Amino acid sequence: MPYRVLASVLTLALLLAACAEATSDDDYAATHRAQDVHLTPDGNTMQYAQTAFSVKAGSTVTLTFENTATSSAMVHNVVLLTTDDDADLQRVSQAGMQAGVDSDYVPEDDAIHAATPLAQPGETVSITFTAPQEPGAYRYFCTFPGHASMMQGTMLVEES
Ligand SMILES: [Cu+2]
Repeated sequence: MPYRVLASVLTLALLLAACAEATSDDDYAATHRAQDVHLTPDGNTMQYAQTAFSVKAGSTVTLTFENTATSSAMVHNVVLLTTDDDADLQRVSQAGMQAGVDSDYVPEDDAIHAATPLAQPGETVSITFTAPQEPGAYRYFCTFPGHASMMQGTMLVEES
């Protein structure tokens, strides 16, 4: 008889442990939940309609860029930097032009956190990346030649 009681206590303990674990998994999922960001250009201008968006630090972000432009000249991408630094933006912009259209005007550079391919007018492109761990402001911009100085925005990373 004592064995049976002990077994019941052990079973209960295991069940409680399992519940506790499930709860902490839920907390983890809530903190690291996927976030969707949707960007478009502002008509046929060299600007994003959304010049800022917020994500949680370390979260999984799916960024969709829908090129709603109708002018054939309005080809765009979205390049996210690891900084909010003008010097990094200038360097990546210049290197992007060198990299050329075959590289979607995206160069190899340590200051690039993530980048979409080029989106032709009417085309939608999407990327998934992990948001920076460090809260703060991060620049995104378009590396299509001539667009960088105008076509920019800020990704705000918030404490998760
Ligand atoms: Cu552009």
